[in-house]
Amino acid sequence: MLLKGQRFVVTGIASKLSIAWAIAECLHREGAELILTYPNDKIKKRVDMAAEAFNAVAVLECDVGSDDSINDCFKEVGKLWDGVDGVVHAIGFAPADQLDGDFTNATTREGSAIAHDISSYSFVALAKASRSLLAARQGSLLTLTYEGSISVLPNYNVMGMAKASLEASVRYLASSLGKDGIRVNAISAGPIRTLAASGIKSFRRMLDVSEKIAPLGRNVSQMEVGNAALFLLSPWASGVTGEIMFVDAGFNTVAISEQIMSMVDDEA
Ligand code: NAD
Ligand code: 0WE
Repeated sequence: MLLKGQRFVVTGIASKLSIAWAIAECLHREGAELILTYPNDKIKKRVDMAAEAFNAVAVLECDVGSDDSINDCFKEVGKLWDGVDGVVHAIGFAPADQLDGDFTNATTREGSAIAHDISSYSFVALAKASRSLLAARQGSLLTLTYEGSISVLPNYNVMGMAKASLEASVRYLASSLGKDGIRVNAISAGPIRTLAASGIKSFRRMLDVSEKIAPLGRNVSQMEVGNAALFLLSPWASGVTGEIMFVDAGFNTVAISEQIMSMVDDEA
């Protein structure tokens, strides 16, 4: 019960496969109280399932594309709780046509604007809306990012730009909110099969390649991300802010693995 009596708002649950589902599960396991959010009525029933599983205090609408929706949501949070120990941002979106094929051809002005708005600016928007509640409890913010912000992968395209922007926002928010005692961090997760991954052509092959490069020789699970999230959101991480922590089986540390070498080895 590492987080007994602590209070967290978790966004980004869309199914049992969601990284946010596993984060909520880990927080609940350690005794935390949860408020869960959903973007629209289509997703609400999935979040209701999570709320039942994790005994959530409330399920609130929060479409991060709308300031009114975000502000209404945190107004409700403020009626239920006098402070919040953590806010989890597990949201990413670009129109599907942006994530298919040649970057220069696929990327449009509108697609880029949507990707940056929903996947990056929304984290700043959540920080604004939750600032006073987080300050009341010396809480922290956490977001999820991906290696595509730093290096190029097929089809990730404009989401790579949006994640680079999101990671910069982690550092600027950490600097801005440090004076209120609020920490701001990100987890850069390895590829995991979720709804957000299911629309992606060749995602299966991405998983196969990444396990051949990663030092641990495998991919990571939602629960491994959940347990790292638990640490960053907990008092055990009280000295950690502005950090992008990789939970990717070591993938980001390797340029060429032995396994990839042997695949092109003509002596073998
Ligand atoms: P997911 O599809 O389960 O979660 C994405 C969430 O974004 C959904 O819950 C969806 O409802 C939410 N969302 C989209 N538009 C929204 C809006 N306007 N307002 C509020 N919520 C909105 O997929 P996931 O893989 O669990 O993704 C969670 C986060 O993890 C994303 O930021 C993603 O980029 C990141 N991530 C995923 C992977 C992976 O391989 N799955 C790897 C690294 C990082
Ligand atoms: O950030 C993500 C998912 C991003 C995402 C996925 C979708 C699919 C459905 C954003 N928007 C949409 N829009 C849709 O309509 N990941 C880290 C998972 C992911 O997505 C990839 C990956 C990986 C990994 C896309 C291409 C290549 C690798």
